[in-house]
Amino acid sequence: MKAGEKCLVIGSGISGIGSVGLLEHMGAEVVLYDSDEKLTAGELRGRLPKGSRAVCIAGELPGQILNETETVVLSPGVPVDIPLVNALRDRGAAVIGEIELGFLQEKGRVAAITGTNGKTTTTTLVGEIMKAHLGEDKAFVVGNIGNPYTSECLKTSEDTVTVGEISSFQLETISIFHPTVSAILNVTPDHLNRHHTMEAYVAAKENITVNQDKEDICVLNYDNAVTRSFAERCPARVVFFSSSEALEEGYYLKGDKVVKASGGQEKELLDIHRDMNLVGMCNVENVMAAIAIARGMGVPMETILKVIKTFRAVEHRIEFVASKGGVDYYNDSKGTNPDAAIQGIRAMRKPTILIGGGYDKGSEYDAWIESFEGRVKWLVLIGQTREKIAECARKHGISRIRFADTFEECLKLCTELAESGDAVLLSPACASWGMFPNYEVRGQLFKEYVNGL
Ligand code: UMA
Repeated sequence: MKAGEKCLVIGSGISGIGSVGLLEHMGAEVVLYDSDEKLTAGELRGRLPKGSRAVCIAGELPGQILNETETVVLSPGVPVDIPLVNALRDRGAAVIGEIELGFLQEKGRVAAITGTNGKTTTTTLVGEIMKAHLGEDKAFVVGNIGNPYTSECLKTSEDTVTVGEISSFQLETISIFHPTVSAILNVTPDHLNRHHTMEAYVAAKENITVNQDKEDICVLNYDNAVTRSFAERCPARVVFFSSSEALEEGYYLKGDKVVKASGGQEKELLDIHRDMNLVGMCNVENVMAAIAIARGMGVPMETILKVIKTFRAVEHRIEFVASKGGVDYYNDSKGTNPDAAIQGIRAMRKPTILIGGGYDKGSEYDAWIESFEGRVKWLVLIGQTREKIAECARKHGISRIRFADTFEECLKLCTELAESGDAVLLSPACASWGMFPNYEVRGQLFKEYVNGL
């Protein structure tokens, strides 16, 4: 990027703000734009650090900026095929994503993790392992996890490692992004309103390996049909993990033990009950993936296992909040799609009042509802998708369904319905958008309510 290059950043969320800071550091002339008409230029300016010279525009983008822009940086939430982005592309502007911009300044090695579910737990765990191995100031955890890459990339050096949680949105706009180790944890239908087809969603996920070669590693889930078949086309060296089948090479679950199979030999690494604090089979898979990624990054097995033994659940992911009046409350706000929510309900051992519903991503709910297997005592539904979910639940013979108009009403209803010995689980199978800015706020409000009981 040349000095004085005219750059347009679309989106004034955390990625947009990080991008403006980095572009200005690189000497670009920056316009920060947000299409939300409810925002003002003053509000955008207020989000920027003091001293930023970026021009701020909200609402409609003037034609002059459209014509002058040389490089556009898209925030992950901005679809790549909207008329504005197409118009910029047609006028010859280079369109990149925030992750790509961060990578332009990367000086160390990168481990990048994607997948429909398990990304946050695996990324956090790998980040902890890298910090234990290299030191706190030599490992950075960035990306979809809530910490923009552009805010951290200038801290990197030859001996640092960046661990990135990379969403399909972010993978649509990479071009030279090149992780040393990548991982695709699983791929099941999600975000189909953005990607339109499952093929496009899968292609976005596979893009994480696009610049890798046989010197690099890609960690794949042997149990997931999409990731297993990708191994045949994957440009990197594949390392598999499996929670259901014995592998000749890779990491797999043998009874209660995670073992490493290599060159005809097997080594027992850990006992999933004795050595892990995380619950659920999804977390066994996340742990196996984390081991494979960290080994791929050169961390000694001893360090990896030491960190796993003390690692606790990530916030908002099947997180135990408190027990009130004999009722256990669990926050799984990160259950933002049916597949993630299946893991949430499967982890429950008591009759459960389940909170579901939210923003409509075009998901199907049959598999989620089938996974209830008698555990759900009441299904309390909120948000845009509540009718669609209720209809699907009735089709599967579930009649104990209640609706709530607000989150507060929903929480009060759950407390009324729950009896001592029950569990209340927030695991909505839908994104939070429409009722909340993000799933973190949804989970936080749930926890505040429970702790206030
Ligand atoms: N906007 C426009 N034009 C558009 C669309 C959006 O101007 O066409 C504006 C909005 O008005 C808003 C801003 O863009 O002001 C929001 O940008 P954003 O949605 O990209 O949000 P950020 O705050 O930058 O956060 C993004 C990720 N958000 C999304 O992908 C939707 C965060 O992931 C991520 O943590 C952050 O970058 C740092 O990398 C969140 C997420 O929900 C957690 N991710 C999805 C998921 O996990 O399912 C993919």
